[in-house]
Amino acid sequence: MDERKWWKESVVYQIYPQSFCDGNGDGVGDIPGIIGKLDYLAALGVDVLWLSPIYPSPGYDNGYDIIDYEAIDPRYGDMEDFERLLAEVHARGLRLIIDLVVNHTSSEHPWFKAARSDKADPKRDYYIWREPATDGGPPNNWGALFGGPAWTLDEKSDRYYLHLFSPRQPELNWKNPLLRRDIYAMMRRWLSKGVDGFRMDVISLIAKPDDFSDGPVGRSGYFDPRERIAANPEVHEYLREMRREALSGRDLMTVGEASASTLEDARRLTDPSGDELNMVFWFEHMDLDGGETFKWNDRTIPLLPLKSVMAKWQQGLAHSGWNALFWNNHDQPRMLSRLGDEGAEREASAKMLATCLHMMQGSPFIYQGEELGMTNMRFTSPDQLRDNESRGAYRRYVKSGEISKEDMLRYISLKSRDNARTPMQWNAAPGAGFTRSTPWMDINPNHTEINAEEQPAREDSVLNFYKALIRLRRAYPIVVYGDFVPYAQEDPNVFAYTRVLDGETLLVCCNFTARSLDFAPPAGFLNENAKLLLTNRETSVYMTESRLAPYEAAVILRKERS
Ligand code: TEU
Repeated sequence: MDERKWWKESVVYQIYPQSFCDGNGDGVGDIPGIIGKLDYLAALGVDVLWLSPIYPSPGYDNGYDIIDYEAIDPRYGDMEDFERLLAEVHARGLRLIIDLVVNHTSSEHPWFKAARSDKADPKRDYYIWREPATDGGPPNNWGALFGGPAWTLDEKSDRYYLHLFSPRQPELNWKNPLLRRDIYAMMRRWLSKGVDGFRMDVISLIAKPDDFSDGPVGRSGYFDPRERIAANPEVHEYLREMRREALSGRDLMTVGEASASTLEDARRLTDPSGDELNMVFWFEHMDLDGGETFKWNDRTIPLLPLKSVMAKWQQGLAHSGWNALFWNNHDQPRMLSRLGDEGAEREASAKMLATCLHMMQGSPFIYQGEELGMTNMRFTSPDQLRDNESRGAYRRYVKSGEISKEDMLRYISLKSRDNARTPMQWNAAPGAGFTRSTPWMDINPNHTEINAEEQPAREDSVLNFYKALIRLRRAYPIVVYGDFVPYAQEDPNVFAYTRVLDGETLLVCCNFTARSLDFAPPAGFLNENAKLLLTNRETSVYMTESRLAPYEAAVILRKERS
């Protein structure tokens, strides 16, 4: 068995502060609102809370554009509120990790303002500047993720600065040791307040390679440099330095967002002997429904490629790294709407998806509302959009005529990040128990049906099923530490695998279709040594008839005959 670690045994719950709970009635979620819901989270049984950014920000990218790393945005409260939150979290035996966004700052960060003010300013080199190309245009053909070139001209100094996301998010220059020193000092100050670790935003992209040459242009008209950047080995040096300078001597959780990283990169990032990160988020599964116009299409995630991608990362990080397991986060449409059923089988499919993920090896992350079976939103007008990525894409594609207005709204309802960001559905009242005034973005009308108020007392609710999954993880070490072995990899309808530990085998079968299916288990699973630990169906005939009901998930434990 791999070395036991609390963070391997943990389930993490992600809170997106502006959409979680509005304590002061201004329509935006806040820290007092979160504190008021800690008992709900403790009852769910999660171990760790991850708080998306709560720092002062112009809010262009909902807080992922920071102007002060060491203060609290007044929209969310103040430092006293934060300290109270931390104390209340700890009082319930939970841990809190915070978002560390150090690949870029806001263009309104004092560092960037100083850097722009004068070429000789000491903060100038905290960012990445290049001369214009000979025609005066950007220095290379790199594109920004939120559209347009990855360079913006600073007219005053006649130099371009680099930004991989939007012009309002200039990239920090990690080659500068003074910048690194400032970041580590900032991290140490948060840790001395008592936070239990960090979720590190696009940490795979912090180390820019020396190669700033053009790359092959995609449909966007630009080269996407992220893979080239993620492959730069310097990132490992910086993370080891970060471990030494900021994190050592503490028992923390570190999870890196490994955007554009390969399996090899991720293995290096999470190898325990490398002293870098505990675990990483990777995105190969999330990108399986992409296409020529990036994610803006109506394709769904195909099951066979999903199975092979998951198996690749399960086996690829076994014994040498660790997976952060997720179907949802604040950047993704709801997985229930992508792969499950929003209709009659909504709850069954939500539970099936949860089972499929939570029984894999890694630390599962639950994104707010997932535990209730929250769905995507049906956006009917671009005015409802709050996400800059979706707004920009709508403008670009509709203006160029590449995608019609109707299609774009349909694609947005399927794929936009805003699907994850609609307010949390606490109850059926107007405002959904999220706010008593006008919410900062529209609430999904289905909160009258899908909400946290009615679920705790209803035995077969999605919420209670998540609790059962978490209890299973506590009761059976095989759920945490068992080896993952794919089963029936060629089956186009059922996602099945086993986990193996110390003479025990756990079989997980998930029917991804709305039909009943015959599905043969591996040998030895239909006798008295096998026990059905969990199913999402009131009555399961799987153990007697090898038949899975629509969207059924079954978890079966087989003990070796002694
Ligand atoms: O995301 C980085 C990232 O590469 C993606 O998740 C990306 O936002 C998504 O694929 C676009 O659809 C992180 C944050 O999670 C995201 O919210 C920020 O916008 C981004 O960094 C910039 O800070």
